[in-house]
Amino acid sequence: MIVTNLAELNDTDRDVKSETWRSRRMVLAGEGVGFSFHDTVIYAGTTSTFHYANHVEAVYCVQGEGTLTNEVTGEVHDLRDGTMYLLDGKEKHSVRAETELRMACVFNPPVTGREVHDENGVYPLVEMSK
Ligand code: 9YT
Repeated sequence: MIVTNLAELNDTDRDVKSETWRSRRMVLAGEGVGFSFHDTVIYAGTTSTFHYANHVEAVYCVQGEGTLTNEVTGEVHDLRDGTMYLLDGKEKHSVRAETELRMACVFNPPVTGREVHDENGVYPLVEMSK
């Protein structure tokens, strides 16, 4: 059994930061359980575009308000506490954070480590607007 607390991951190799988000990876590929599990914070007033070409991801929003745009179809969905989205088609998508968003994210196959921009199908196009 592995037990950890978010605070223990701060500023470690499992704490990955970009311009618009910070992701603390609680479970990684190295644990060998078939998925990774991340606590992601997306900063207020930002828009991030992601395209996970090699992964399936489920995202459960537990805090904040924003919107999710499916860049394939143009559909826009509200994000708030209790909203879940599943990227079961490797869809390119954008997340707009009106307030700070807190997301619990599960990846299959698991993320291996410090992917931020261009490894393993993670391609954020970063844009800041206040
Ligand atoms: C919201 C979202 O897509 N989070 C993904 C996790 C984060 N980008 C990471 O850990 O790489």
